Amino acid sequence: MSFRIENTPFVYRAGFVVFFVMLVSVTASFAADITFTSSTTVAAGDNYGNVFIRNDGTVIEMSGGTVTKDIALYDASKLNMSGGTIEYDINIHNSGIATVFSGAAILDDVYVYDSGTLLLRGGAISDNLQAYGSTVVEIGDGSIGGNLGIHDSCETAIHGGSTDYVLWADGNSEVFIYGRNLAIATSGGAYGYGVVTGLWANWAPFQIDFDTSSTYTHVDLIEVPEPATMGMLVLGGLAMLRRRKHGTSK
Ligand SMILES: [Ca+2]
Ligand SMILES: [Ca+2]
Repeated sequence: MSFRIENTPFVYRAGFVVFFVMLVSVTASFAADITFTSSTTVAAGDNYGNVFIRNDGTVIEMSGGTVTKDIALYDASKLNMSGGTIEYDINIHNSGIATVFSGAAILDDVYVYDSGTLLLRGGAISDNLQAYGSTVVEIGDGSIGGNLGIHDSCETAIHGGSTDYVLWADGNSEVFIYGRNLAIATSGGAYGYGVVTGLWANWAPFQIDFDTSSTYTHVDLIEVPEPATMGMLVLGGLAMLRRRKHGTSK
């Protein structure tokens, strides 16, 4: 046997050093839960576990950093997320409002409950966006990788963004889709349950596939006016204002 007893102390010492380095790195990456009850910022270098946002008027501006679990909003609090990563979910309760901008990454889901609001202006939700209760969802840009589920009395407006998601709408929900050359089919599409096709206001083509046979009954199409029509409307409005002003300035 080539093993020699006088080597073991060194082996033990090396083992202890490896263990100690591992312990330090585990401690360094440990992220504690936090509750915010007044406005503040979350920025690059910040690292939290679960984040709870409470109290009316609390505004959290998140421009960077990492949340290794969920962010939950309560009361009439707000989250403005323009950067950083949430490794699990955003849960919006009560009258909370979360606005997600370009640069933000939510690696799992967003859930909107009660009278909550989710404004997706950019950024990426990797999995599902699910809205319940009397909630408001607005999608102007950004992406959703999984399902867009609109339930109960949720009102949703979609006027942009990448449409890799599949739309599921049920309950008393309504989904307003704003665009140009809009067309709805009650069959066909990727799942056979129908599809909306058209162009966004910026002329980018899109297709939204339905996930259930009754989703189309919750969908309303709203044509965005042409720029020329918009101009006429503005001119018409100005003329009307001028008439009204003259009429009342006697
Ligand atoms: Ca998920
Ligand atoms: Ca989740």
